Amino acid sequence: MSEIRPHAAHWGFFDAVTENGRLVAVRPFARDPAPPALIASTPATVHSPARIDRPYIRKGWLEGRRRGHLRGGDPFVPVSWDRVTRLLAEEIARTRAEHGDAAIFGGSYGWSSAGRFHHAKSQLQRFLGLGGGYTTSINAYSYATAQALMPHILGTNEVFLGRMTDWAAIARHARLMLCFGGLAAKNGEVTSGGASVSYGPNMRAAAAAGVRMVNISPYRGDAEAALGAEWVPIRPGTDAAMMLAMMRHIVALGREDRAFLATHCVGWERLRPTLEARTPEWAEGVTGVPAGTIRALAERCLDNPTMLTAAWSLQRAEFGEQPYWALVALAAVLGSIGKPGQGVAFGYGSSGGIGNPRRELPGLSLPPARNPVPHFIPVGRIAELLERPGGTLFYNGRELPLPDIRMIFWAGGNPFHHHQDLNRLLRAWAHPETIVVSEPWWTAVARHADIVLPATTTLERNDIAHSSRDRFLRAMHQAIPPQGQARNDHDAFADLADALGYRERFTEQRDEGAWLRHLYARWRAASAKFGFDAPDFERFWAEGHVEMPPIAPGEEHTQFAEFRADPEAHPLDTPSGRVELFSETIAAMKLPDCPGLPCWLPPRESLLHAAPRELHLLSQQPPTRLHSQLDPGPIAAADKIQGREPIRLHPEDAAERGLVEGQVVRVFNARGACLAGVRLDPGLMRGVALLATGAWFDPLEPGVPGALCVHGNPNVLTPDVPTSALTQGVSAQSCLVRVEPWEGPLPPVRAHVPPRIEEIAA
Ligand SMILES: Nc1nc2c(c(=O)[nH]1)N[C@H]1C(S)=C(S)[C@@H](COP(=O)(O)OP(=O)(O)OC[C@H]3O[C@@H](n4cnc5c(=O)[nH]c(N)nc54)[C@H](O)[C@@H]3O)O[C@H]1N2
Ligand SMILES: Nc1nc2c(c(=O)[nH]1)N[C@H]1C(S)=C(S)[C@@H](COP(=O)(O)OP(=O)(O)OC[C@H]3O[C@@H](n4cnc5c(=O)[nH]c(N)nc54)[C@H](O)[C@@H]3O)O[C@H]1N2
Ligand SMILES: [Mo]
Repeated sequence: MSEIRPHAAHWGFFDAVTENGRLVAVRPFARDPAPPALIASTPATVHSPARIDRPYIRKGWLEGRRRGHLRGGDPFVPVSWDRVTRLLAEEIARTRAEHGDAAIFGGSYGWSSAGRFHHAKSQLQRFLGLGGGYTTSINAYSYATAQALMPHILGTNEVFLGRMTDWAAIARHARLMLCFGGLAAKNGEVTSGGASVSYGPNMRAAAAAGVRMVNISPYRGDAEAALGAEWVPIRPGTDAAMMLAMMRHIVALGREDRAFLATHCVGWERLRPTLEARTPEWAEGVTGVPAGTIRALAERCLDNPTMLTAAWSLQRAEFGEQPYWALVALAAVLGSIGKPGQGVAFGYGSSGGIGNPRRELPGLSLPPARNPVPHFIPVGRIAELLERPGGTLFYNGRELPLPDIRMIFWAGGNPFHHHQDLNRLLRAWAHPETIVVSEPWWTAVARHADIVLPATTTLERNDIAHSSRDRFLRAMHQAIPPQGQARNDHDAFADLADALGYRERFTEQRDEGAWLRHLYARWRAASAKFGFDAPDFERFWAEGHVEMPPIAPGEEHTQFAEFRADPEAHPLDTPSGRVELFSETIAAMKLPDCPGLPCWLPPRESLLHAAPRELHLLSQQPPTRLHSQLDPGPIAAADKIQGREPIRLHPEDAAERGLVEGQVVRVFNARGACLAGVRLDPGLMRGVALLATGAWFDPLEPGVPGALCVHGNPNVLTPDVPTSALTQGVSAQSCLVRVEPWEGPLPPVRAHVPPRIEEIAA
């Protein structure tokens, strides 16, 4: 007898079909016009052999090999929940007493899963906050650079993740859309908090309404065929040069919007002279885009209502501030900011829901606890934090102290997936005494922990999915019992809080059901203030979703419209109240890697000065997964080549190296090496290789820095360098590699089965 229950994941809403306590299938949410394919990978992943069946402790940790010990190579020993809870409570208390609360790192970056109550990182930070606090991290890997930069330039982060100019306005008013980094359809399959509506239909509707899309990217595949986009190949990391040259050409034609630059911007008189040298011919040498194309695109922007956008990936590169700042400057020169459906915004092709027309309604989330510890790092500086205890780090005008971290707690994120230069991370990871990881699966971060807590997946608990970009709030009904001895993070932390004497403050005396009712009631009351009368909890739970009030046909939103109409009455939240083409604040920091104006800075790793056999490696978001999640599922498996992640190569680049389709290769540079399977793709610019993130890190010799990853995780290759000292963002896309045939026998992929486990007498 099968049963069907409503559920949700970051990769889509679905109905869970169960038989005898197992998830056997998923069905798309009936209201989803374009259900994401990825939902089909859920059942095999939930029941994967890679699930963690019970708590474990690293044998070496029990034997005292702690601080200074390289993790990842030791076997694990099974323990009971009672024992692990007691041991862990003692260890937390000892760390706090001996080294202070800041010695615990609880930044725990990661996407966790869709439910908002059981959101692992929120649960962990609530537990650590109420217990005395922890050193944390700020900003997201996704757009850390933009998060620190945009407040200086436009006074808001809404321009890449908030209520930006929507697709309805673009479709109606724009006729041209320049998309640096494209509008990759695969990225829309995923929304943090759960997705019922991707952006695919909206961008297709805009194209159908006559908006000409131009995909300016090293990869033709960044725009799906249905968009009919033109493709302008560009060298990775050089977009700022092209944008500066477009401005230069507009000025040469005398067609810059002088009125807008004078009334709505500051710093034009400083930026303009720097453009003199940035001719289209100069930019052709940098970008590989013909000068004629650069001129023609600039002229088309002048002659058509134009929307400018760039993917978030452009700022995950060395000097990633520059293309974002330069694109804002280009929109200012065109005078298009705040014109209906025009101007500039970032990420229309970066995540589901971006640019979807939406209602302003409150969010639903677990109330955070205050963190008494003031210390934080920008999210990408984790290795540095561990390497330089007692040091300081410059960030956005401040010197941040780097505490001496003795204990790390990670729940709902995977630094051995997301961080760059994993071999550097592996060495830095030896610094703490104790590393605790809560995970449903034996992912790389669990394998590199001392204490492993087996967590339930969303299917094993009740929750509510919600994203501010979505039309639906979704009930997530528990569909199967907890697998093995897995427990909800909330319950594990409640027991730890109990052992440490603060269970009541952590749980507020609510169980799961009471918490869901409580969070829903708060959300419902807040929504009422926005004029939305949501149904009561019982009805919501029975129906499986709440539909937000629809957007009226013809309704549209253009960001900065009020500022455009009256900059005095509606100033931006910048020091000048205007668009800052020159920033006094940034200039005063005197940073060689981010001066006070948008400019061209040549990245350390770039095709501009690559050695003859080097390729530029881009590590894009995977079409077959969410990050490292769903890697054990059938969709990711079907895409692999002899079990290795595919690396896309231009056929001529492959031929030059004697490589053919389907062959396994070694991809390497001075930082590390991995195996991958060759997939030929003429839609790549020459010299560029594409290896998606997310194949589970699988070192041939676990715990040994530099060991070959046999599976194809690009982060053994990528550099762990900041985009600049201003923002300390991550530079994953600035990476040169070499590729050669793999001649040896193929080592097995062991990432999806448990690590070495030793039963020892208790
Ligand atoms: N080279 C390169 N690297 C990149 C990027 C890139 O473009 N190139 N992109 C970066 C970006 S934008 C991002 S956002 C990051 C993503 O990095 P992460 O967010 O760290 O990646 P995920 O694989 O989503 O990790 C979430 C983890 O949480 C676990 N999890 C899920 N549900 C639960 C739960 O209920 N409880 C517990 N305890 N755990 C749970 C999952 O099993 C998974 O291991 O990667 C970054 N890394
Ligand atoms: N299916 C799926 N969707 C996802 C995710 C996932 O894991 N799976 N992750 C989600 C997350 S957390 C995030 S942050 C977003 C990220 O969204 P993005 O950052 O937009 O995604 P990417 O795939 O990394 O990059 C998009 C494209 O940018 C191009 N590109 C890279 N460097 C350059 C450059 O220097 N210049 C130009 N012009 N183009 C360049 C690459 O060809 C790449 O395919 O995706 C989200 N969507
Ligand atoms: Mo991200």
